[in-house]
Amino acid sequence: MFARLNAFSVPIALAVILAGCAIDQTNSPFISAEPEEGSVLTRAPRTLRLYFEKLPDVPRSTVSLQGPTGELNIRGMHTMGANDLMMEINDQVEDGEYTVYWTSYVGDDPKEYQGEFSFTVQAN
Ligand SMILES: [Cu+2]
Repeated sequence: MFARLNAFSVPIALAVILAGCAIDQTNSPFISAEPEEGSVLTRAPRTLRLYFEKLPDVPRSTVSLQGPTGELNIRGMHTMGANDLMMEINDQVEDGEYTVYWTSYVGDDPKEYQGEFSFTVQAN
């Protein structure tokens, strides 16, 4: 009886540990983006904008955009001073699914953060 309970408690303990990891990831300073995560756009976006809890360090930030035909060219990363990173998409944005991969240092936090999010373009 007791051994049986222990056998059940192992997956529960694992679930608690995994939940702990998930909670840790919410420490990310990333808040939202334009285009929004999970959004379906009926117009091809010309810019990307990522919002953070504090001002991101532009020279130490990277953003890449992957689409159905590979990595798109992006240029002119800057901040509009609203705790954001903004850049222009310098390639044709065809219909399909896109994923943004970013890394950044935010505020005076010495830790490098990274994340990704996806959106879909259905303009045609
Ligand atoms: Cu701007």
